[in-house]
Amino acid sequence: MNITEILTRLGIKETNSGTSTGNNWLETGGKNIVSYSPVNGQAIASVQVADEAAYESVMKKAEEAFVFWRTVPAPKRGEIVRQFGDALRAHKEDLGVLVSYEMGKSLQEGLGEVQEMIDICDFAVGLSRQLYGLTMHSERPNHRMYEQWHPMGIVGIISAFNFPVAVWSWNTALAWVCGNVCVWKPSSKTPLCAVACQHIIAKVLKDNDMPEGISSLLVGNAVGDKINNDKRIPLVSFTGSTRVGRIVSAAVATRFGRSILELGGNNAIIISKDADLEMSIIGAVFGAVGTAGQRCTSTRRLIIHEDIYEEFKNKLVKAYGQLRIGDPLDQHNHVGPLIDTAAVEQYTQAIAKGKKEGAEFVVEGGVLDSEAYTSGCYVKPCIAEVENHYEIVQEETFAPILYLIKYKTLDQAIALQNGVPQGLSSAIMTLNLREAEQFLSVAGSDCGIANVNIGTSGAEIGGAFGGEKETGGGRESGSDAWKAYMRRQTNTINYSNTLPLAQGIQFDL
Ligand code: UN1
Repeated sequence: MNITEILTRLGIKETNSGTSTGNNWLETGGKNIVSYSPVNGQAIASVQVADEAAYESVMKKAEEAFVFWRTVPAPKRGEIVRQFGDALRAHKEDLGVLVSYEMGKSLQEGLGEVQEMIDICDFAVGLSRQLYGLTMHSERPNHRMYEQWHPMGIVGIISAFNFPVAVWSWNTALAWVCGNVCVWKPSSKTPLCAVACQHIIAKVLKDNDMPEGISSLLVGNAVGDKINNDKRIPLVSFTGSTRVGRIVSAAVATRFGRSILELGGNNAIIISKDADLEMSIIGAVFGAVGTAGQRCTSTRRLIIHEDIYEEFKNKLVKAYGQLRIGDPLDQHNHVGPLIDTAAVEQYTQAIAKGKKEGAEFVVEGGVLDSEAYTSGCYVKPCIAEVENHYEIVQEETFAPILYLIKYKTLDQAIALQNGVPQGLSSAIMTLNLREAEQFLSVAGSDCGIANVNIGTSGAEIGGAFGGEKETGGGRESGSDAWKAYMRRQTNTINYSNTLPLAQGIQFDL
């Protein structure tokens, strides 16, 4: 595998502009940020951040593009998204490698992420012919009442490093078929993935003679604040921490903009005494160590029935003993690096804090520092026995630290599962129908995602993705999540020759 060739095929040069309105890449006065691979600590390439003038140029083009794009019939917009999906198919291997190399997740997961992009494109193409509104019966004679959905305008997408390409595509593919134009601020930790995606979509748009401004890119940390406070952007979709989400949400709400928030998770799997333990081990281990514990859907807690607690713990410890940590591009390895050394620091601090609060580690953590781990970003996935109320257990640490908690009754397990501020994903492993149904009932999981005999991570794009409480309440990708990208208009048409008022009000002149 030759990284240089892959970068070239993806249009990435040694120095790249981080501002684009489509095919047009702007030179700005912004400084350069260097993207380092957490795999080996090597500099991959640099990206120039957008400055104030670049931001304004992008917004101007986006405003103009919206006036055009909103009049293009939705199925025609879908056709562009179909071609984008095909272009992604052609670039799947290269982009998958770049995701793995720049972000650090395993190649399998990098390829999976690109597959999620392809899947959402397919979904959006179908959706482009299904942006349905309802028809209602008017209480007045010879009146017709219905609702229709119109695009919002410019959609701002602020995405996180852990899914550097898929989360953008969930938003854009839907937003585009709905008739919006998009401005993307990717994480400054993974700007090259964004530059590569922008090259792919820019070519599709150019081949279709589309104007600039339908898909724009703005790299740079200062861009986020600008988007949040910009009245020209009626919808901001933000993925990131609960801490930053609170700031985004307040800023956007103050100007009566809308936001889609996909914030922190603190996801648990309940392992019942009626669980298939072999299946549960795979679900738990993949959920906890996949993407090195850096998914918002990562499994952070296992709530295990007391009768099987010791047996399951032993199996888990054994499974962790078999984990291979190392270069994520080497398919023999299960666990790659954390995103950067700041993340390693947070991991180390979380372990120390946990120990202080009484966490008993049954698999010890630690930073790997031998020669194979030159980037300093590799850590050992670890397991600790804890109480659910510990402060560290209540927080989301973006690292492979798994907490074990014991339970006696299902009611107690559900209370523990729900007993955190976040509400993204949840699961129960059980072959007992009554338990499964109780977990999914109104008195069960309080999360946006609740699974039976599946781990907490790895959701398909067909369902709405997002969560409750401090996860922010937003929904993205499948089901009817598209409605968040459109404004609803209720229309009543009177085709009679009188003007009857609703509610039977008489008003005669
Ligand atoms: C995220 O971590 O921000 O369900 C998204 C999953 C993936 C998406 C995760 N499909 O784990």
